[in-house]
Amino acid sequence: MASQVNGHSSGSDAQGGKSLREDLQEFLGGEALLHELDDLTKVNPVTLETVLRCLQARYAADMFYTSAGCTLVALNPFKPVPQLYSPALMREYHAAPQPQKLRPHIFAVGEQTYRNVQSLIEPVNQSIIVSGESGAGKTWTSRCLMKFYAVVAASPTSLESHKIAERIEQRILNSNPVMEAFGNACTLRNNNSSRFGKFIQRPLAQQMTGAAVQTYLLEKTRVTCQASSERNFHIFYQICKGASMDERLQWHLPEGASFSWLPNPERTLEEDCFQVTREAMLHLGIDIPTQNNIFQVLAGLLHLGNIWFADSKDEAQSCQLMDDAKCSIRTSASLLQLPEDPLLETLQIRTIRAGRQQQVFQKPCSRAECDTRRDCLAKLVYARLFDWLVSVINSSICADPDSWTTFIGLLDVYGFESFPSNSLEQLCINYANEKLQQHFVAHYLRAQQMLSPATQLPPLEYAVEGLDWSFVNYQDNQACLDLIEGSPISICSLINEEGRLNRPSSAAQLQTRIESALAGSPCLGHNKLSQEPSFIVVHYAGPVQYHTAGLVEKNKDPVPPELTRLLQQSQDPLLKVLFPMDPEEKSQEEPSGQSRAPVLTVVSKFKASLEQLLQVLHSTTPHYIRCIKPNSQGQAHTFLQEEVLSQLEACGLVETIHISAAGFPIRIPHQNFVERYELLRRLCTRTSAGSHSPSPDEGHSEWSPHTKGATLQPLLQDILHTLPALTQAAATPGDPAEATPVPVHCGRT
Ligand code: AOV
Ligand code: MG
Repeated sequence: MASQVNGHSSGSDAQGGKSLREDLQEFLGGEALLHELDDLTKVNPVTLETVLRCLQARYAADMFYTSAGCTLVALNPFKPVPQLYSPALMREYHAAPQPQKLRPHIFAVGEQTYRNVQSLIEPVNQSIIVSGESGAGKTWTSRCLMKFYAVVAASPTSLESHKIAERIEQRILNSNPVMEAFGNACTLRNNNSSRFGKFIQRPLAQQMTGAAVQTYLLEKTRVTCQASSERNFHIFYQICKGASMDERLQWHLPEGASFSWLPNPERTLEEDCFQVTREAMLHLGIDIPTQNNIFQVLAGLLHLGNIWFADSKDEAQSCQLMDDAKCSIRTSASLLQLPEDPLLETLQIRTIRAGRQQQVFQKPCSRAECDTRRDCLAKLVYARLFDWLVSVINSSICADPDSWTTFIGLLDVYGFESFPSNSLEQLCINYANEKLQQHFVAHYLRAQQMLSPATQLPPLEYAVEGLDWSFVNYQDNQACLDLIEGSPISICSLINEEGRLNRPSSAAQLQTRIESALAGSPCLGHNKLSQEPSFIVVHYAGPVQYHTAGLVEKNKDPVPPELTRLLQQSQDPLLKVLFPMDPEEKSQEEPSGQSRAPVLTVVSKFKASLEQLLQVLHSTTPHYIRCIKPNSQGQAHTFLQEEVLSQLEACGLVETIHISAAGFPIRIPHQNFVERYELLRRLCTRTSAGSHSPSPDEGHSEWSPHTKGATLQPLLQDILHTLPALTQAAATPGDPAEATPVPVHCGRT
């Protein structure tokens, strides 16, 4: 890959000749070699159409990665391309003197972060933010990056430490199949869709190794409710398909058994690989008895899902079990090692505390309430099991972020999604994607143009430095975020408030409240044809219609304390760990009319965790990988222009390219610049005597903090022209970009 070219608006070189882009086009032979253009800042002119054409040409030529300034565009091949991810290629990028000069690749990004974090002069935390819509390839990309780090990090000096490092790296890699088995599922958009967000931190400086995994909001409702044509988490299918005869007997999973929480079992997915999960768990230190215990509990949940109640004729009477559910409750109780009668009673009867003395009353539940309590029990167990697994993984992979000086963070969250029916889960997922897009806008599109957040005007910095700047307009998603999370009123605050009011709120009521309170937002829409109460949010990646039914309840996510108390009675060793006896523990109380400590809602907790994540990201130098899905059917060799175009538009790729081409890719505070390049200045002045470099007599005047960018630039050009000669760097012959100095801005910020 050629070095970053200077794309200042004039586009002409210092001698007033042909523009670099013209040169390049000539060099490339125009359209015929469009696929060779591996840096989109060199496309001429930069428009959606030309960028699209270039990406399409590259896709057809099996070139799936393309640079776009600060971003790497990754097209999903939807087919195996083993040579693109071989350990040999990883080592090639690792060993390259300038990996950025090799073909664009996620390994170049990985290597860059690795070198930056190891820098002895100025180590800075690094992050790789992988984004893109559902099915675009984020999880695949982050998996490959983890393999890359495993290869480059497992090479410390002494044999002993090498072995340890290798073992830890292997464990880190093994965390993937385990977390994907328990946290991924087949959706309409992706057969292996991540239903949780994941941020992995790796301390790769100074021969350290290890990792810490942080997860975000698992979509636990999937355990009990799956949209049509979708599936439950992979692990349930893995057990049912992969268990041995003995295990089937033990877990009451006869072949062909039908479970209502296990739709579409006939589909065979490669993700349903029980043995891979088991082996990975073993490597992570989860021994076979513990594994069996986990699967037994999961089988218990599947049987719980087959428990159905009949309507009660009398409100004072409990709903009775349907005939064929009697066997299921017995089996479930036995697998979860719970006493059968209390299990049934807890599902049928609600405990209410009321009055000053907090007297306890018992009230039979309606059939719908019994179902809700059954579902709640399963979600509670699964969510705790998932968190426990994450903590086991963390202790097995040496997670101790407090002892790390610097780290590389790798972010893979659930991608933007829009289904025929969207609820709180999609709202949270799309909200997370809005936050990441905002991080990109703030960090790159706004900061590169030095917009002051207060005035939204470019400060005089470029002018002060004597540099031209034509402002590139971009799409800011602040209005959408204001609509979702803004203060004082937003969709989140209204859903929270409805929950707090503790009144039966209808879906239509919530829709009306949202529409009237937030009518002024340009991002709020309404579907007049919708049969059900809903509202539309116009996200940066497209409009999504959210149905309001059940939103408030899902957001409150109440856990009746009786359920937790019941699980604390279990004799099962795993459930004992997940639900320890704690007399002090104050569970979430059911509504009793008494004042209670405020319970955090799902969106409040999610908002807080996102804010924490963004704080961490702000403390890093971010690198962006934009995954693009060439078609929504997951087909190889199929590039649908319309679909790609909307993704390019959504992420503001053209604006990114414009800014990257026009701006200075490297900005170094003046003092750091002086310290870092003083030696170069001396070399340069000695070697290029006679050119317009400063004379040694001039001492340090050119490095003075008062030097303007315009004065400094010729000096830098000299340095950079002279540098290849000094270092004997092998420049590719005939590459016109090589002749152009890398634009560096050593401003005084
Ligand atoms: P996602 O993480 O972005 O969606 P994945 O990483 O799971 O998407 O990718 C979806 C599917 O695309 C994978 O299961 C692979 O079959 C295929 N794929 C992706 N990248 C590659 C690649 N580089 N080479 C070959 N196949 C690939 V989601 O988690 O739903 O937002 O939530
Ligand atoms: Mg994913």
